[in-house]
Amino acid sequence: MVRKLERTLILVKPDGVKRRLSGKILTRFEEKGMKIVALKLLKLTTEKAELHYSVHKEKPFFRDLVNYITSGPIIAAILEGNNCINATRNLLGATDGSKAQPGTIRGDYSMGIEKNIVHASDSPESYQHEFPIYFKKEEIIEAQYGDEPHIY
Ligand code: FUP
Repeated sequence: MVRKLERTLILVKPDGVKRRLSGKILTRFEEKGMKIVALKLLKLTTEKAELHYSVHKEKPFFRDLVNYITSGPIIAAILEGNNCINATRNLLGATDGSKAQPGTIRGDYSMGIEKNIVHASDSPESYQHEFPIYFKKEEIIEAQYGDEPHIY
């Protein structure tokens, strides 16, 4: 059986935490079968937000995006699972919540493009860029949970 065990970084953005949706959002990933291997609540500094979104630094929305993501506490997590990056992006839905399909996280909980509730790395390269902004290597827990037949 071919499997592609991957990790991805997800954020519950300030609107998600403020609306008390953090638990529900983490549940969506857990129920799908992804394993949480790192987790924290934090408030991003401007410097770290600019680094996270550096790919967008020439875009007109960059400053608003940095102001928004630093505006309140966020939840950061690293998820692990088979084909996890693609699977997570599919669960998120389209970037603009008003256009995202019902059943996706953004489709169910967001009506905006900026306040779109959740972030997830869009490629292995993005994950490599993003995860050190939030976690030290020793904060990632390698332990197995036990049987995980639903993942494979
Ligand atoms: P996504 O990968 O779905 O999070 O979307 P992008 O990487 O294209 O955009 C990163 C963030 O920029 C999004 F979460 C929302 C924000 N954004 C805007 O605020 N305005 C835009 O026109 C496009 C993106």
